[in-house]
Amino acid sequence: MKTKITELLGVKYPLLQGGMAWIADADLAAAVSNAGGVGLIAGGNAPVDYIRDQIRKARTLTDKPFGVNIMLMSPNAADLAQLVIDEKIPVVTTGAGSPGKYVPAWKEAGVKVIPVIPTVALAKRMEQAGADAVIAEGTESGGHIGENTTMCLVPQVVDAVSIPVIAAGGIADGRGIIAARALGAEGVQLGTRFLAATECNIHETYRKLVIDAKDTDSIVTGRFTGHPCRGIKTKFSRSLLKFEQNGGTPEEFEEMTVGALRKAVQDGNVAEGSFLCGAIAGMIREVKPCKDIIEELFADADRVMKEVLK
Ligand code: TUI
Repeated sequence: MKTKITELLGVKYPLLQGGMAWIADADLAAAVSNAGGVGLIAGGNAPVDYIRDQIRKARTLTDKPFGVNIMLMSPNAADLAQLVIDEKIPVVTTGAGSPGKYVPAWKEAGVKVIPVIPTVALAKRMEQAGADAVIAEGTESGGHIGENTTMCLVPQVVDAVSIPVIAAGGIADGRGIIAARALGAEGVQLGTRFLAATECNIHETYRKLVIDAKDTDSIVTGRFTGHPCRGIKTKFSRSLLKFEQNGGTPEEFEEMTVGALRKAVQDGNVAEGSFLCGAIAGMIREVKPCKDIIEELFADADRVMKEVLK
């Protein structure tokens, strides 16, 4: 499948791996890139030295291009923005804010800039700022989300900007890829599907929650903080929702969720962890290597396309 994204990034498949904080490390990013997609190391809230080590490790695992995702709410965002320049990273994706102030330096350094955007307005701002493409991320996604759905957001963004649009949120098989292409997207970003990749270093409890999830098993908490997050329904996430519905304060909520990503990813702590995942988790049943996931995705997409044109 050749698109403006395979051309822009020089890769076989128009597929980016989501920048999942605490999860997307060198092992996952290199495996996705080796399979012909674009792997991303997630900056999250991690210290700069850790991300530098991950970048250097990924270089020992792949000779293909991989990127870094910068979570703009991180106190380390500015230092990571410089790190990607120093390390000559070819592509950056951003989330949870506007990367406008970093774009000129990245462009100057030849870094391809692909912000995640939850609205048409932000997509237009990013195009004006010089972004090479945008990722239109629907509310079906895991983690920090906007309000609009992939189905509604992607075509509206496609109509509003001239740069290529990558669709994200609710895509986990060939049907999703073809649907995204039909909406005008030049590529897709998948996160949740890679939680069930052999190379994804999450606690077995996390992986089992994803594999066992059904269609109704994701939940959005934290709307009242201004940073809603989608994850797997557990006793803990349900209690967070009850807390906000029953008049708890955003400050107390933040306190209850401090360290919750780490507790999920590293400890598999169901009582206090936030197991972020997208609403498509119910479709994911098998753990397999990234190479198999990606090859099957695009073989399936070819099959679906032929079916649609019948
Ligand atoms: O960023 C994500 N997903 C994430 S970040 C994350 S860590 C975190 N945990 C708790 C609270 C906040 C972050 C876990 N998952 N996806 C990309 C994304 N970006 N979704 C929504 C946005 C976004 C929101 C507002 C992008 C830009 C934006 O701009 C506001 C403005 O105008 O500055």
